Amino acid sequence: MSDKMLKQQLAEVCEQFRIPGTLVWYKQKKSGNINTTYQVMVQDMTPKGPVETGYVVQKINNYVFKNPEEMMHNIDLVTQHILKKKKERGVIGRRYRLHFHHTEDGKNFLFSEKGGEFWRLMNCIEDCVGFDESSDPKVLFMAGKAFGEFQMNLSDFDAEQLVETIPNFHNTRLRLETFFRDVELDECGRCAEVREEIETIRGLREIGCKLTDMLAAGELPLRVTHNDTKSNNVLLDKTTLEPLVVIDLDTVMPGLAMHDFGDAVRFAANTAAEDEADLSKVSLDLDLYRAFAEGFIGAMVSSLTQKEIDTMALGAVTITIELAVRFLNDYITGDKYFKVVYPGHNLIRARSQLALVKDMLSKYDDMNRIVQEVAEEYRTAKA
Ligand code: GN1
Ligand code: MG
Repeated sequence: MSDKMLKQQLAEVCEQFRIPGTLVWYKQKKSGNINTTYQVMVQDMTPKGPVETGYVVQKINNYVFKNPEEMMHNIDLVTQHILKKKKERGVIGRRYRLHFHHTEDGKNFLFSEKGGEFWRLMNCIEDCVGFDESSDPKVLFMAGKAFGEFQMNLSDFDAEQLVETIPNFHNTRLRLETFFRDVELDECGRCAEVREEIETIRGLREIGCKLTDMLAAGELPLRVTHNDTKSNNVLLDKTTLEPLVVIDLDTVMPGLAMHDFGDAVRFAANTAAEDEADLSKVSLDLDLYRAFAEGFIGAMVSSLTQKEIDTMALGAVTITIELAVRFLNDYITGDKYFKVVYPGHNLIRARSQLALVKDMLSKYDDMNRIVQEVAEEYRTAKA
């Protein structure tokens, strides 16, 4: 689509969401492997003169999210609940609030029959920053605090109200079964070149399934979790780095605290990008890992069970295995799920995740020790 056509389309979306004024510019955001996100600026003529307001417009990927309408209903319930909890704690103001705008007929999404597209539009948070990467422990601490508080805010939310937007999202046993079935099918003929990776995954199968099995055996509490805790999904104050809001609520569903912890450290405590091709750069930074643990466990310590603490590090290993499996599965089935920037991108991602798992396993004792130390520190502070 040409720039002009896209601008026109975004202007129409803004109009449908009853945003007053004219769209002056738009910019596509690079982050996000599923939905397509635009930052837009709208200028409105007011009695005091022209006023410019920014918004975030997103096109939902409805190959991945089969029922965006139900997903938006989840988000409505969750954002309202969090807002109420924040108000009770005196955390008030537009910058702490994720707000989706509504169309004329009161919906927080727009479905365009013409292109079969789903859109949503939300407010911009002023003076905030989201990190794709950072080597500053304070950023990791604040991100941990934000995701920990997020779960705490939802601890009294009735999970029965939520629709599972992607069923079995972190069911690694099922993910692995699907993967080995697709390896057998080899529909794109790509398996021969990734035999080594397939065998590595076979070797990781048991450890990857542990948490799923413990959950099935009723050994772990099911909470309402975020399920996609990349550091760029929390917005922090530009100056103080205090958490403002947690975003990307598409996969808020019943889940495990350890998966949220694990996914966050997989992404943010990695010394390299998720899709780094030079595997010698990939490793888990234990200082950043500790910083995230301090924020996350610090916020949740009163509610975490000992079993959850004991399996926190396992959560990191599990989610990293899961992502390796998901990326490689997408590669061998023709790159239908994750956006790819170049051919073989999913394979590079998978290799990078496998390198991270290897590094994590070599540091596993330290990872466990750090979590226990942090839990102890915060328990003592609370007592
Ligand atoms: C996807 O699009 P994004 O970056 O928010 C994916 C996550 C993965 C992540 C890996 C719905 O999230 O599960 O961890 O890519 N989201 C979905 O970068 O599958
Ligand atoms: Mg996401």
